[in-house]
Amino acid sequence: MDVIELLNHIDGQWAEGGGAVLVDNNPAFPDQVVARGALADESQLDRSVRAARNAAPGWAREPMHNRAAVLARAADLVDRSAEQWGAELTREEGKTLAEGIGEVRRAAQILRYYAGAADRETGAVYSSPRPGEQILVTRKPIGVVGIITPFNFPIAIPVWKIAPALVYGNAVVFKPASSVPVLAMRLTQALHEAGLPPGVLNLVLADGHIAAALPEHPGIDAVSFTGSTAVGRRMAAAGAARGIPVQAEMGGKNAAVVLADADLGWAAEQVMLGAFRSAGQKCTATSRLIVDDAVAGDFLSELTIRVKGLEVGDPMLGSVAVGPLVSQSSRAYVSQRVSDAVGQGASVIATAEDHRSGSPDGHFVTPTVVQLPGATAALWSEELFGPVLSVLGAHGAEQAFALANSGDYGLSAAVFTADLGRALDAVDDLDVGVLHVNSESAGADPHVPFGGAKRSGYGPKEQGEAAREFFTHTTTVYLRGGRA
Ligand code: UN1
Repeated sequence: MDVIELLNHIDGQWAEGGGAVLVDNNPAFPDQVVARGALADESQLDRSVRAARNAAPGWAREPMHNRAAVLARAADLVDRSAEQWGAELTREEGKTLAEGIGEVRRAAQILRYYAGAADRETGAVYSSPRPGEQILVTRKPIGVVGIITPFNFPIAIPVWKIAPALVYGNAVVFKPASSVPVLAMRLTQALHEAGLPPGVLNLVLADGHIAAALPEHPGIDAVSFTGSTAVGRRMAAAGAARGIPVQAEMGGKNAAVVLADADLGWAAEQVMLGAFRSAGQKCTATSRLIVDDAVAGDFLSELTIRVKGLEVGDPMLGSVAVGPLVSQSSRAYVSQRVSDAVGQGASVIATAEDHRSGSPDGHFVTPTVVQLPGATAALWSEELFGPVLSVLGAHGAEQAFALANSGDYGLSAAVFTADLGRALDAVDDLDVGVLHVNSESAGADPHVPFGGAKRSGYGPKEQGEAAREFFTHTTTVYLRGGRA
């Protein structure tokens, strides 16, 4: 297979990077090179920010319907390329081909949703206490936004930041995770083919060092980040020091709660999908399971049957359900944390078979379910970002919800019950940004807010109308006729 050439995109032009060599490998076959090129250097970052600053006023003046039309055309281009780009996504990131293609189609759906923003209300009108006056609340772009995205959704997360940024009239400097540059290039290509003017979106392939510099760059007006908690907090601090807004979507340690009256077969299927799809590398993945003691035996046997049946291996094969982790270091970290937990009293209660396809050196970790000795075990609170599900029992809903609420994170949760009263208690009691009742903890529709409670998220929510809170600021207009 041809090696794809990696390029940056600055001021409307593809540009070879002036920095270190970047090699994008296939995590299922680490000696296969998917793409190769060079990272941008600091002067190219500066040029990108300058290009965005120059392009921003013209783009902001375009009627919103014209900006939306670019997104709608890009959505068609993305959809038409879904099979090819989905396969590229799988080769560089490692999720299954069905998930790869599904993610590219999801990106098209998000572009379409934001293209629709031009047809929705864009502000508010209040009545005035004074005669002959109205009070309007209008929305304006913030300017030049730095967008920093993680490896695990190489096109969906970039789109759900870039689409609202653009439709609301901002210019963008986009720094994707350096392990997934190909899909970042595809998205950039689609938006320019759809008619985006030069400089409005600039793609900078770079390492974490340049990402960290973005909130400090004098030409950047706001930063939207998804990634680790440690980096997100540094971004927020750096933004605060300059007085610019930062939105950070960070860690999760999401619980599934299975109550005694749940449909156990359905719940087991959903918990399995939530924990192990994308090899557990979603910030919304289920990594903790709390099961009512009354049904724990039956539920865990249902779950074990499903976990044993998962085929791990080359994610391009239709039969494979779980591909590799993104890197050798994630594989080593996740495996190490599981053996540490076992050394401290945890027991492995179910695993899938070891991988049958893909290279022996591929970054595979077998899906694993671990019973913990108690809620103080490190695995109960530490985010692993891998296919590991930690289990504790509970007596009844109240104790189960308290266990689910333990820890700093509050991104998503799933609760399984057939009792409406219990489901409503979960809505009141679970401290999360996203709650699934009788469905797995991952998944996020484009038209509704997404983001975490507690320490999982910082700043306004993403997606849906909520995205407008971050990508615009308001001007309150006291509008009175010119006559006394
Ligand atoms: C999903 O659950 O489909 O980084 C999306 C992440 C999240 C996105 C999850 N920001 O995994």
